[in-house]
Amino acid sequence: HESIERMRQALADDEFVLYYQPKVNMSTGEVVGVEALIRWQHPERGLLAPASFLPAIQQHPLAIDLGEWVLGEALGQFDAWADAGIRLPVSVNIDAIHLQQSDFVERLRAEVERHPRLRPGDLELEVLETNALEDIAHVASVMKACRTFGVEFALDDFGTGYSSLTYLRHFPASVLKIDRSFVRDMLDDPEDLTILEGVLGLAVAFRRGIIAEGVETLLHGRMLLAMGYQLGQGYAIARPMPAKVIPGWLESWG
Ligand code: G
Ligand code: G
Ligand code: MN
Ligand code: NA
Repeated sequence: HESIERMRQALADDEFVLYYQPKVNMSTGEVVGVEALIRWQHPERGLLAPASFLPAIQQHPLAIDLGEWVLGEALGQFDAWADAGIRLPVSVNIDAIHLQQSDFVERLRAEVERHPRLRPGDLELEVLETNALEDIAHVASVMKACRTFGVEFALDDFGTGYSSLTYLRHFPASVLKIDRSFVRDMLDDPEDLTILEGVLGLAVAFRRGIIAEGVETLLHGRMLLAMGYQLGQGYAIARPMPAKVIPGWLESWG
């Protein structure tokens, strides 16, 4: 277990890294983007997954600093790929409560302006629900403001939070990202299949895009396609990988 002080030091010492996991159109094979996923390259403990260190800072201001690092790093990587002729929209995870910061819109706008290659839709924020929001209407207005300068939103882990349907109803998110727990068990559990169908129906009715995460096997992918899902992300397609491996993966993907 790591202290907040140790994590602050890790940020200063550049010990965090981003891995990237492709999102593809399973019907056409088109790569539609990558999700940035944080890891801690710990000098003694090795590569640590976010579940082993993010919860410790969730309620702490350091989470804001780390979130800003993630955004800057992901956009720097977007630029580097663009320089190499690879246009790859990036998605960054963000805790919904961070959208409540008073200066969120202006800080995000400033960061976007530092990356003039970004076009509308090239940056997506995957909103995670870890705590209840105090003011849904305010957060909705924050998202709306961010969309005016081209930043899009996805509702992450859709279906598992306390307020998925409230979020769908009020937030101008262009994509629902159905939680991987429903996908994982879809082959054995008809009720999870029913949820996948229902959420797809919601996405259509509310004119939102939808992506399935946790596509672990070819069979999961085939079944999702048969149901009408097109976009997918998961181990059957690609594992999260370091940025430098992405160009080679794109080559081999075809
Ligand atoms: O990469 P992995 O599957 O271990 O990620 C586990 C969880 O950590 C996921 O739910 C993911 O959304 C979250 N996560 C990964 N990277 C980030 C990040 O940069 N910021 C936040 N807030 N959550 C992240
Ligand atoms: O909640 P979020 O969408 O941010 O979670 C992304 C996390 O899911 C990443 O940490 C990634 O490692 C993990 N992940 C991605 N694909 C798969 C998969 O096919 N199976 C499982 N179990 N986890 C996956
Ligand atoms: Mn995510
Ligand atoms: Na998710």
